[in-house]
Amino acid sequence: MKLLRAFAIALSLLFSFASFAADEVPWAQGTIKKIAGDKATIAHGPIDSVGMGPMTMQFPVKDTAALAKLKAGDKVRFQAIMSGGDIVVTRIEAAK
Ligand SMILES: [Cu+2]
Repeated sequence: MKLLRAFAIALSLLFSFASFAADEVPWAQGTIKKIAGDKATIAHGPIDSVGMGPMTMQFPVKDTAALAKLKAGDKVRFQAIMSGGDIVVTRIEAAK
């Protein structure tokens, strides 16, 4: 019985890792303060993907087409990753 439970735990762990790997980068929340070229200043909440707490800062944004649809004051959700020593926003969209 103990063995069965250990197996069940191992299996559920395996599935949670698998779903995390298959899942996207977690979304962070924020409000756009300013957009200049391909950079957005965002007052953001915690960003779990890079271990950052809430603050206002400027990000380079890779998805410039998505950024073009947004303006200062918009509430957004976004995905950020570490890339070459910078924290880069890879996806961004209006918060629902
Ligand atoms: Cu920050």
